Amino acid sequence: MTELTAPKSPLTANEFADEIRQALKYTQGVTPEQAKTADVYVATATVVRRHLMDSWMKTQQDMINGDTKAVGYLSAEFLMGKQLRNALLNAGLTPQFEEAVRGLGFDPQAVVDAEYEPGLGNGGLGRLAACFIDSLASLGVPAFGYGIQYKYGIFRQEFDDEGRQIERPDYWLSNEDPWGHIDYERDQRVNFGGKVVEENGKRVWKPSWAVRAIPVDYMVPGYASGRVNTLRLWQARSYDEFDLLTFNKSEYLDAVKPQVKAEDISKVLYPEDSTEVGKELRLEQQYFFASASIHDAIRVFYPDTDKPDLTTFADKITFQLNDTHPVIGIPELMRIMIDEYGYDWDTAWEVTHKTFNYTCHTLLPEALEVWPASLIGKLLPRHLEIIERINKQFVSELEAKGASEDQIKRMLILTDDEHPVVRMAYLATYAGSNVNGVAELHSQLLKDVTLRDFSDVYPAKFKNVTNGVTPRRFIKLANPRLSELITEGLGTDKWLEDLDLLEGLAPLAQDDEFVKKFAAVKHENKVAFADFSKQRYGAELDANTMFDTMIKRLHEYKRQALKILEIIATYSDIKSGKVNVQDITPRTYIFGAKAAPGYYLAKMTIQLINNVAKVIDNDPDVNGKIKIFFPWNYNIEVAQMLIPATELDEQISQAGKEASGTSNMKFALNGALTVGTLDGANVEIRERVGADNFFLFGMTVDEVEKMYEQGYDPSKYYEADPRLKAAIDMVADGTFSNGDRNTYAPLVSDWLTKDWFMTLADFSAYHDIQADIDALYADQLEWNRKAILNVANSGYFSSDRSIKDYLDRIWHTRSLDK
Ligand code: OX2
Repeated sequence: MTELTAPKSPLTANEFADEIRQALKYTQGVTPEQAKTADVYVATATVVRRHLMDSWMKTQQDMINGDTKAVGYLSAEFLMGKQLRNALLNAGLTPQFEEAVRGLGFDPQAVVDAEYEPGLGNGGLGRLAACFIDSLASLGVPAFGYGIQYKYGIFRQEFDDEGRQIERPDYWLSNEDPWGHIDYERDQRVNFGGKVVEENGKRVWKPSWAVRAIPVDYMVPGYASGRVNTLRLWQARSYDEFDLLTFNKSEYLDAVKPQVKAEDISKVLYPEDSTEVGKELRLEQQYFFASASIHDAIRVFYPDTDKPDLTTFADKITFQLNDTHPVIGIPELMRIMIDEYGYDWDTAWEVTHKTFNYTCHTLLPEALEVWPASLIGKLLPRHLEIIERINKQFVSELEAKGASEDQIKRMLILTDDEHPVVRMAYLATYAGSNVNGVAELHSQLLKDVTLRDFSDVYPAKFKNVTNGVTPRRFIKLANPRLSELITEGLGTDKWLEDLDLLEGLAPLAQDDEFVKKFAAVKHENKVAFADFSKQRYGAELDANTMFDTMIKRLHEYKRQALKILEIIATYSDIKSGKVNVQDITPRTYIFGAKAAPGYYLAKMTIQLINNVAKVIDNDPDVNGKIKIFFPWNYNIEVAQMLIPATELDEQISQAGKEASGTSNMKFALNGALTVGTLDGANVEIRERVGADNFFLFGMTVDEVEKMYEQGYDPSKYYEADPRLKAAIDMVADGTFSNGDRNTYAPLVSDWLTKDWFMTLADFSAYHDIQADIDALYADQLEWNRKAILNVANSGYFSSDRSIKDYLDRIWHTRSLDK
């Protein structure tokens, strides 16, 4: 390939166009006349990447040569979204891009749309990691995101004629990926299996197979910081060439088996969100990226030596464990220091302890990963030994602290029963320096409930860092109209770097002219979303109805069931004539949700929502007053269109179950009002935007707990609330299944007999608050005043603030430039 000269900066539109032409010629091999839109996208990405190159290299040099500790964010998921617009924004090249591409005869938006969205995450946890690396770069903090470059991301969701979810493979890498740079020279060997033997008084691991980890580097440009960090995603490749002997016997499939097995490791993202599957391949994935990343950090920070002084490792980098997925990295660093570099146990422990911190993202017991010791022993026998020793040391420490036998048993990292397991959250909590929850309430519940014994013994380890979202992607890119209005209202665009400045909008909530402009922006966003929905999904949405949205993974605790039952109850009121259809506030109920492929009730809920949508659409009695729209394959692209268009945001999980939520923050920042429970970050959002500007309903954590204790009987609520009864009866009697009473029988039976997340108990409160919502909506000026106050008071939920909290409370490091 012909090397192009280093780009000058800042770039004019003409120069940008020239460079695109060159990239078209020298990388794509086409003239602008021959080029397809996708070619122009690839060429543009190539140009943008080259423009970031100097800053990227300088950031790395400054990081290695200076004394600013870096952050290694270890995460099995990075849900990045499309890259082009974000890179252009952060590099300050958007206007030049628009002009250049138009000059070449292409539509800039079509070029942006040509990018295929990588889906390397499930939901909030993966998107949080993406927001965090954006903020780290924007704040100038040297950082690596470390993860896996899955060949197949989260499945592509379709709906069949019966409204059921179908999962299709997401082979995103079958498209060109101009952002990822494969670096074959900086690969790492990751070993598995075999046994541990004694040699000269030392334990020596003799692995039986190995995988080659090859880094694929993505640039992470900061917004207006001049800094570019690295997202390093590992790809698994085989070391073994064809086994020629086997091949000659023409047993082809046997010959390629080792390759296939090795490459399986980075093949597919596990599609479970907030629930774990104890699969061998998953543990292989976890060890694969944890091991490669730690070795990589040693390579980066101790260049040109095979005798690094690892006693300084914790001054070079701090590893944040994004949930338990990378926790196997703890025994791995111990092993590397002891076995590969000859340190003693205590030194290795001290460094490991200082290097790692752990973020817990859940309260659901089933989401706290636990691995059978037998499986760890089979895949990673040396690590099992190290974990055993950590556990011993831990028990001695607890005994010295006077912990009771019972308490020690409850806290064991490695359990002592017939089938011992390793509790990864406990390992991380004990071994790491800090453990944090992701919202105030969540962090409190971690201390009081989930990790209570640990917080009793190690209270100082427990911290809170409330989540945040990047305002660059989720306001500026997603909502250009609102961004312009904010800048107009504040007289500056500095809010993109300091989101607290949004407070300056609060007085404007009393300025009717501004409120009208704000309302106009929301309306235009609704029209734009309706157009998008028409084009992409063939849906007919009425932008003059309230856009009422619930987007999140489909999970019982999130309670999509509550929403659909309320909609059905309204439908039932129309059918029975209890309400006059003319009196109904027209609403478009929008859902976005994927269900884990093996999650039976979640998938059935999707089917129900789709079929309620159909019945309502086809019923003339409804007269178009209510409508359900469920776009399939909800992803970041759809989120960026939908959130700015939403007026009412549904955050209706059972109190004490949603660790934080992050769409709640995106909605508030984009001027939606929330209807929600006191759960996760809802609590803090409500505190900040004001109780008057938030629709609160439902049981509190304490009330939920009490009800569990008393014994919860959902059928009582069914009998007591005629609207609820009517809604459930409609599901049971086949109204949404062509008269078939069996279709939803499992769902109905679960509601009436189990209802673990108390959907039925919260139904009446949820129903009652709808009248308040409708009443306020009838007064558009008031509604929009409150929406503005949501925007003005949500600056706290910038991921820049979250990262600053991590810097102060946990990482104790700083920007390269301050
Ligand atoms: C999610 C949590 O469910 C959600 O509440 C939170 O906002 C998000 O993480 C980011 O912190 N898997 N996904 C999550 O937790 C786990 C485990």
